[in-house]
Amino acid sequence: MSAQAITPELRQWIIEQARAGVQPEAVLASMKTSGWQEDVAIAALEDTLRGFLDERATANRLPDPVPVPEPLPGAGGMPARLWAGDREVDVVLSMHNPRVVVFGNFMTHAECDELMELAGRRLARSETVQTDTGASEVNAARTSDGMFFERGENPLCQRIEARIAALVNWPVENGEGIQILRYRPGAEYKPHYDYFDPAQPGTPTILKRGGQRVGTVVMYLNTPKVGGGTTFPDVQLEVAPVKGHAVFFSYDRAHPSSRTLHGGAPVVEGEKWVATKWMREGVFR
Ligand code: PD2
Ligand code: ZN
Repeated sequence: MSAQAITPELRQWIIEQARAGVQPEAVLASMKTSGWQEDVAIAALEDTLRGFLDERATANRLPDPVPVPEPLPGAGGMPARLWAGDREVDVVLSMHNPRVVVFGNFMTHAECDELMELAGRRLARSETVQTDTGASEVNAARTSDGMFFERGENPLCQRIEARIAALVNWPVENGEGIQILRYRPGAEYKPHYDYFDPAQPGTPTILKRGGQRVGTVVMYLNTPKVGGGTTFPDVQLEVAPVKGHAVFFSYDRAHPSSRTLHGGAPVVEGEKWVATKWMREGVFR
C-alpha cells in the first residue's frame, strides 16, 4: 500500500478536534475508521499536536516584566512621608500585589482648584484610545467629560509633572500629558486596565509613542459628596476620592496577572474631578 499523505486539511481537522477537547486516542480511532494506517495516523497526530501545543504555549506565555515607576525603591520600612521634589506627601496606604500607593497631601487645594479652572472650558465627552485602530472614540464605559493638557503646557502642569516624576522615580519625559475627567452624578468609569491590550491590532501603532503604559497616578481634584471611589475589583480595594489625595499604581506586565483592573465607581451625589497621569516605558513624544 502506498504511503498516505498528511494534507493541510487533515492537520486542520486534527487541530479542530484538539480545540474541541477530543482526546488524541479518540481522534486516532476516528482516523483509523476512515481508512488511515495506524502508523501514519500516529505520526500525523504527534506532529500536528506538537506544533499546536507549542503555539498555544507561546500565546499564553506571560510577557516578561519591565521596569516600572516606584515611590519606595529598595527595601526598608515604609515612611509616613515622602519628599516629592517640592513638597512632602503623606503615604496613606501601600499595597504590593497589585502595587498601589495612596498619597495624602499630594496637591494643595489651590492647585486642585486652578487645574479644574484651566480645564473647565476645554471639557468634552471623554474619548478613549480605540485599540483596534489606534484612534480616539467616545466610549460608553466612561461617562465623564474630559480633556488633555500637553505635557508641560503651563507652569502648574510642569510643577505637578515634576512632582510625580520625583515621587515615583520616573522621568517626566516618559509621561503622557495630564488628563482631566469630570464625572457628574451617575457617571462612572467601568473597570479596565490602563495598559494597551497586546492582542489588539491597533496596539503596535500606539506603542510607537514611548512603549507600554507602566504606571498611573489618579489625582483627586475635589471630594464628591457621595460615591466616585477608585476601585480595584481583583483585591476588593476602594480608594476614597479626597481632594488633594492621589492614588498611584504600576503594572510591570501588560497582563491581567498585574491585578490592576480598576474603575471609577459611579458618582452618587455631587461631581467628581480627577487628573490622570499615565507613564510609559520610554520617552513619550
Ligand atoms: O476617576 C477614577 O477614579 C479613575 C478610575 C479608573 C480614573 C481612571 N481609571 C483613569 O483615568 O484611567
Ligand atoms: Zn484607568
